[in-house]
Amino acid sequence: MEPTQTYTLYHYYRSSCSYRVRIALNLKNVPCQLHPIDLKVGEQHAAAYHQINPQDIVPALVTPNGILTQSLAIIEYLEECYPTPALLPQDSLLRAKVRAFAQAIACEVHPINNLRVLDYLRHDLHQPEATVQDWYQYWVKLTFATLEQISSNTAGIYTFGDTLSLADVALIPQIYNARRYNVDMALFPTLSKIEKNCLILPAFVQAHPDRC
Ligand SMILES: N[C@@H](CCC(=O)N[C@@H](CS)C(=O)NCC(=O)O)C(=O)O
Repeated sequence: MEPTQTYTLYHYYRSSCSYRVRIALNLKNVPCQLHPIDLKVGEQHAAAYHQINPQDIVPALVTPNGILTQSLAIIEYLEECYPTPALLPQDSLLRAKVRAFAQAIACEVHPINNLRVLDYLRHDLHQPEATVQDWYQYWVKLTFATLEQISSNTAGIYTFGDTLSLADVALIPQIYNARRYNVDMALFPTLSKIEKNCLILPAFVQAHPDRC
């Protein structure tokens, strides 16, 4: 285990990828300074931030040993350095299922609903806001329907039983985003129940966009 050091997380309060990392840092009780990058004014493209993350996206975690990018990679790094509480189960099969759940969000829903994708629809393809909203809702609902089906078989208090995992860390920020885009979460009762259970936990409360 690495000694506990002060980290700096370059983030945006409403960015679901940043929100995932904030939750993981809080759950693992890792002290971290937050440095805002305002995506709405394009600060992710500023030269100073480009040096930190040449991909021009948040989050980026500055560690004493170097800079890390990609939220799932950052969280797995934290998991290795600060194993308790574990976000990945000991059991290999269950661990793969937890990762698959998180990746359905991080690798499938999120990339096609990211700000730059929506802005491309808006500004380059000249699509009206209603079409952008349709796009967002269509892809979220498609994956949430699958995640609802999976979690209706696996959930206890959280997505996989009664132990928090990477699945919850990925899910809650995506639900936050879905609500912003008026996705009807009543369609997904199990996901909504998990959300309710997570949102009372201090690690999730402190990581919430309203608090950042
Ligand atoms: N796969 C990356 C995605 C990061 C990402 O796309 N972040 C969004 C915010 S959630 C962003 O910075 N978007 C800026 C933009 O689209 O210009 C991760 O998981 O960290």
